[in-house]
Amino acid sequence: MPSAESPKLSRRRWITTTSGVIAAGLVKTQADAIQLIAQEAPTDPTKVPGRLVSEIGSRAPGEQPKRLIRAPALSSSSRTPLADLMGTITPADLHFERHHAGIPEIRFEDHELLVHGMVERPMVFRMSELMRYPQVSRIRFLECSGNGGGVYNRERMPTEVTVQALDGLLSTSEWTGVAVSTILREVGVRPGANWVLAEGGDSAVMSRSVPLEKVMKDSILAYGQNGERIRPEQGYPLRLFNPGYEGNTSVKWLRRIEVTDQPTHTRDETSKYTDPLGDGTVRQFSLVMDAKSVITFPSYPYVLPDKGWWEIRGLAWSGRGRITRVEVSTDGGRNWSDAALEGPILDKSTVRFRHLFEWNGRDTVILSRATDETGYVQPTVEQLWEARGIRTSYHQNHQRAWKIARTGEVTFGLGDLV
Ligand SMILES: Nc1nc2c(c(=O)[nH]1)N[C@H]1C(S)=C(S)[C@@H](COP(=O)(O)O)O[C@H]1N2
Ligand SMILES: [Mo]
Repeated sequence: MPSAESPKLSRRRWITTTSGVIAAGLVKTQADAIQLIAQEAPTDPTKVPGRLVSEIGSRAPGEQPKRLIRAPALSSSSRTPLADLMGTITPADLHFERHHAGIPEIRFEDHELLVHGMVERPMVFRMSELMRYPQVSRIRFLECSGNGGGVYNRERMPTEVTVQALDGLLSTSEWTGVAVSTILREVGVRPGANWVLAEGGDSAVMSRSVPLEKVMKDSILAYGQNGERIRPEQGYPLRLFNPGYEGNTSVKWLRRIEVTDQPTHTRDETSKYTDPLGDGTVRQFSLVMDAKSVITFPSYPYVLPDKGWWEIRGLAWSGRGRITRVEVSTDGGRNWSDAALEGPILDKSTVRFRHLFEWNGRDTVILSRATDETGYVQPTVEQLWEARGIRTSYHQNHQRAWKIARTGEVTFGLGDLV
C-alpha cells in the first residue's frame, strides 16, 4: 500500500527518467535504465518495474545469514547459523566446514580415485567414469564429533552462547553420487576383507578406517550437494559420505580407498577422535553419532518481547536411524510433552520439531530430548558424563537447556542444571 508520504513515480516521470538516463549517457540500454531506476526506486514496488532476470540468484539484501568462523587458521572450522534457518536442508553456502589443512584446489578433469588393497581388480576412476555408474541421492545430516564440545569448560559454563557457536558443526544436505557398494562390486572385494581406508587429497592427507560392512550398507561417493556439484569446501570433486557416522570419517577430496582386513590406525584415528574414559581406557572408533536435539528458537541472543504463546522450534537427529520422538520441557525438566515432528522423517537426517508454549512471564528453563528408532534417549549431561567420563569433548550429545529470564532474555542454561 502506498503511504501518504511515499513519492510515487508517475508513468510520465518514468518515461522521462528512463530516456533521461539513457540520453545522459549514464547507461546504454533500456534494460540498464530499468535496473538503475529500480535500484533507486524509493518505495512503492507496484509503480516501477522490478529487477530483471539474472544467471545466479542472490539473497535479499536484508537477509544475509553467515557462517561463524572459529579459527581463521589452516586447521579451521565454520559453523552453520542454525537459528537463522528453516526446515531441514542447509543451503550449500552455509554448510559448516572443518578443514585440517585448508581447502585444496582440485580440477574435476584431473581428479582420480584409486581403489585397491584386498580386491580382485585394482582400478583408477576418473570423475567422468564415476558419473556413469547408477546415481543415488539421499538427504542426510553431517555432524562433526567435536560439535557441542568446544564451548564446554566444566569450571565455567558459558551462558551467552548462540546455538550456532554451540552446535553449528551440523548441516543437512541432499547428497548425490555412487553407492560405495557399486564400486566395490566393480573391483571385487576379496575374502577376509573387513575394513576400508579412505584417504583425502588435501595437504592433511586425512585418512580414516571405516568398517567394510558400513560402506557396503549405505555410504556414498558423493559428487553432488543439494542439486549441484559438491562445493570445494565440502570436498570437490569427490568425498566419501558415511551417513550417521562422525563427520571426520566422511573424507573429503577423496583420492584413495584401500580395502584391508584390519583398521589402519592412522594418525587421524589415534592422536585424535578417541575418547579417554577416565578409568585409564580409551574409546576408539566411536563412529556413530548418537541421537541429539537442539532448540533453535528461542535461543540466545533472542529476547521474548512478551508473555503468551510461543512456538519452540528445533532440530533432532540420530546416526542410528530415524527419530521417533522429541519431548520438550518448559519447566527445567520436571514435566515433558511430545513435540510435533514435521515429516517426512528420514533415516539419519534432521527432523524439525515444534511445541507450542504459553510463557507466563516468569523465569524458566526449556529443554528438548530426542529418542530414535533403537529406543535410545538423548541423555542428561550427568548421565553422559557418568557413562563417558569428563575427559573428552567429543560426542557431547546431552540435552541442551535454555534459560528464559523474567526480562525475556534467553541464555544457555545448562550451568544451572549441573
Ligand atoms: N580430506 C579431508 N577430509 C575431511 C576433513 C579434512 O580436513 N580433510 N575434515 C573432516 C572433518 S573433522 C569433518 S567434521 C568433515 C567436515 O565436512 P564439511 O567441511 O563438508 O562440513 O569432513 C571430514 N573430512
Ligand atoms: Mo570433525
